[in-house]
Amino acid sequence: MAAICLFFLLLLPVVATQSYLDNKPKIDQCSFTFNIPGRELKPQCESQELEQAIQTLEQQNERFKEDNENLRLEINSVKRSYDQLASLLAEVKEQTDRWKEAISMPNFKPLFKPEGIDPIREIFPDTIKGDCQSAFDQGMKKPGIYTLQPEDSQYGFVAYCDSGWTVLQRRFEGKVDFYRDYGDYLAGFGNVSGEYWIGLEAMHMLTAARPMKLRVEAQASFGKWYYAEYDNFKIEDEANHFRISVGTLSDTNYKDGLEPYDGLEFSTLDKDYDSWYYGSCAGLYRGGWWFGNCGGNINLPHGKGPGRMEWADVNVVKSLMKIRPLESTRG
Ligand SMILES: [Ca+2]
Repeated sequence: MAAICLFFLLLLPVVATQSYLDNKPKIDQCSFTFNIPGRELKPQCESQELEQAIQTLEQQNERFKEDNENLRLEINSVKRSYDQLASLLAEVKEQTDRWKEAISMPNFKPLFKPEGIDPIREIFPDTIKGDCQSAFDQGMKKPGIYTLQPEDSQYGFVAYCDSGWTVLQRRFEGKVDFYRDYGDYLAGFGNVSGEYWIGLEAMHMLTAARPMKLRVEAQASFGKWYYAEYDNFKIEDEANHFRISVGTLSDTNYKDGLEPYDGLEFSTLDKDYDSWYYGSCAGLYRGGWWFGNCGGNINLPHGKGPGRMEWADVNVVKSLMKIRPLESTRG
């Protein structure tokens, strides 16, 4: 409708100007009838009335030109606004798609799959001073994504919280590639509501803030679940290459899968701190880990068969590393 009105508004000065030109008086002949909107003139030759009529028409023509120019400017301005809105809309759509992907929950074992996810909390998480246990103690008991900032930590980071546990590593379908460089292992990568690595810096800050219990769970490719728990699990800082101190094995239904790595530094494809003289374990095994003289672990490529994810000496297809304060697990 607005477009139709604009069209007629634009057309008006053109029609009026054309009408004037068609009826333009021939002053030397001195015999004509002259129509301007609203009245009919039969002027005398060189009469004042004719001069005035022409002057009026010329003024009208100027005004039409002016109106026309203003309309043109307005149309341009409307067009610019439209373009801005269209680009804003595209941005919003892209953001929405990212959110949708971030909050889509994987088809997970009951052990992993939390009930009652709150999408709003996932999209606009409040920063918790401390870890997932802190959130839990403050009454935020719904499993989901939280922003944590442990004591002495300069930055916050996102983590998946489940009943006081802070998830450090989680894999179950192999969509997230764990063959990554140092920058990724340092800062964390993946999808916090799905498969992810929380980041070495976050691991250090979380375990430096208070004594932690680590629980590792892993499912063998043939279906059986294994677990192991460690008291006083700790990761040192970057200056010490995020050296791992696995602590004391307190419970397991199989073997101590971390024992071979206790006290080792973290290596990635581009940072070799392993003890293998001839090359890089992270490069050869395709995953970042606390490598010594190489060896299988839960950060290797996903899938069945040799050279894939391993816990103890078993080929596994799902894994979870999570921590919670030691004091919360007692009494
Ligand atoms: Ca090496």
